[in-house]
Amino acid sequence: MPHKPPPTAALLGAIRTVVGDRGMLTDPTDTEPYAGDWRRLYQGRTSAVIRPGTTDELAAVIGLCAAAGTPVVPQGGNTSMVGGAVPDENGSELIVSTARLNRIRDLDPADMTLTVEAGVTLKAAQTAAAEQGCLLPLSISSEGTAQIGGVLATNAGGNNTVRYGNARDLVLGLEVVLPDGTIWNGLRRLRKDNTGYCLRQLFTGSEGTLGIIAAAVLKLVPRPKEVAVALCGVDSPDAALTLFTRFQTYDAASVSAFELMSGLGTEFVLKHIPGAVLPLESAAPFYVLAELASPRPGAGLRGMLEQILEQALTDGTILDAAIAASEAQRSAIWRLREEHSEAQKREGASIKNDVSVPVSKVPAFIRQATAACHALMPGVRVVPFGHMGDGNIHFNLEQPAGSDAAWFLAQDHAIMDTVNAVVRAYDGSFSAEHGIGKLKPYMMPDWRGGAELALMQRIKAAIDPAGIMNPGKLLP
Ligand code: FAD
Ligand code: 2HG
Ligand code: ZN
Repeated sequence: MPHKPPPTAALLGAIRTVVGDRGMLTDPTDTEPYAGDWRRLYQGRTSAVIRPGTTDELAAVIGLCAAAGTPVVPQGGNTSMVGGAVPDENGSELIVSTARLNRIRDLDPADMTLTVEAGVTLKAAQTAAAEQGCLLPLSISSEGTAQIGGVLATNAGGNNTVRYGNARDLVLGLEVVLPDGTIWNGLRRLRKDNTGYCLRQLFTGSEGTLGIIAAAVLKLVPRPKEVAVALCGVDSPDAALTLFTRFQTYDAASVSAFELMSGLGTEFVLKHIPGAVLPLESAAPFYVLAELASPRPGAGLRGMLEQILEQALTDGTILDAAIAASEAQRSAIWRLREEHSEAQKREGASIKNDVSVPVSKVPAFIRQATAACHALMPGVRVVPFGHMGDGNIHFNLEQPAGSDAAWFLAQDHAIMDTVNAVVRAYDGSFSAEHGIGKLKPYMMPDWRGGAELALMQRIKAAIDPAGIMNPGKLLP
């Protein structure tokens, strides 16, 4: 496709009239951080970052871009793991940031709904819910920066999917600015509403390719009154699976997180993250973080944890365990898990595989993918971790010690293809929760080709015929 020309001065002037000076960044020192991604895989260029303050301003901006045929890249917290929110390198695309759409419009503790604008961070939305005795049951390590619009546009998963599902399971209504600048107001908060195609679910997970989410109504649940967290050392993912099955059999409804970490990934956290401590007597090949939560006071979760873990210690399923005795200990254990991405980044270059397989196949998948990667690249450091309870493993590879980072990153397709071959053998997915972005569209024909991809392309053409919404992302 030929490159589009950069936005004209006339377009930028008209946009400035809509959003004012504080709604627009044009100095390259200001725009550059918005044009690069968290993983530092991509550095694009843009002549402006537009920051509308209201949905009407956003709609007017998109209307102007549509009339000029100028492509836009919607951006929330810019924490995408797949380069989903960065513009291209030739400067033809404008970034439209939702950062100033940051109002909490309504919280209804009777209906258990939260209405927020797209630029509210996930953390701020969680806090607003907690202040009213409710829980917004979605938790990801980037929640301090990721925004509701981005979270919905990527259908984020995270630590509590095992219990509450993914972001799309929490959406009741959306307000969206369409590619021609019109506003679709679907901000309904009904639990039942069978009125044709489910448009809110079409925009959820669409990665900015169909329109810009401006606001959303989210489902809340009662805030847990009791929470219990344990960290266990285990020999293998097989042992972790045995433990998971025991928790599920005992009381599946109280398992709010069941996370797996490799010994090596945890070593990286202990090495690179100040204050991180392992609360066990010795290091283990793998670790499980199990969290139980209940809205019932006196639910007896600690007793349940102790009973299951004592039995698991006795029969050798686990090597060691620590149960958090305070809020400080609970967050220290969670920190070991949440800092995995940052620690891996500090250790060197990494190639990520955000994959899912049926939960029962996680151990076999990890074993086979590890062997396949070692055969492909002797010395590569395998760092699998993630959401074992829902079958989503971040099968990440760290560059071999002492190797050249650029050389390693240049092997990304070979490594991802090797891992994905194992994923396919278990009927898994090459993209569990981070999405497709700029990194993975080339995989789409192979995994979602035929009628499925053709249908997606027809939906894109119907809603965004000029192709101005986030070009080059998601679809090949
Ligand atoms: P961005 O990165 O700004 O954008 C992501 C995509 O959504 C882009 O395609 C963008 O164009 C589009 N978009 C953004 N806002 C809108 C909007 N308002 N309307 C339409 N499209 C929009 N992800 C998980 O699923 N689970 C995790 O556990 C998890 N942990 C993470 C931990 C770390 C340390 C980091 C850096 C990332 C993690 N992620 C995780 C990935 C990322 O945080 C999520 O994908 C998050 O949902 C992105 O939100 P964001 O606001 O940063 O979106
Ligand atoms: C997590 O679960 C995130 O912590 C990031 O999804 C995973 O760094 C990664 O690959
Ligand atoms: Zn994850």
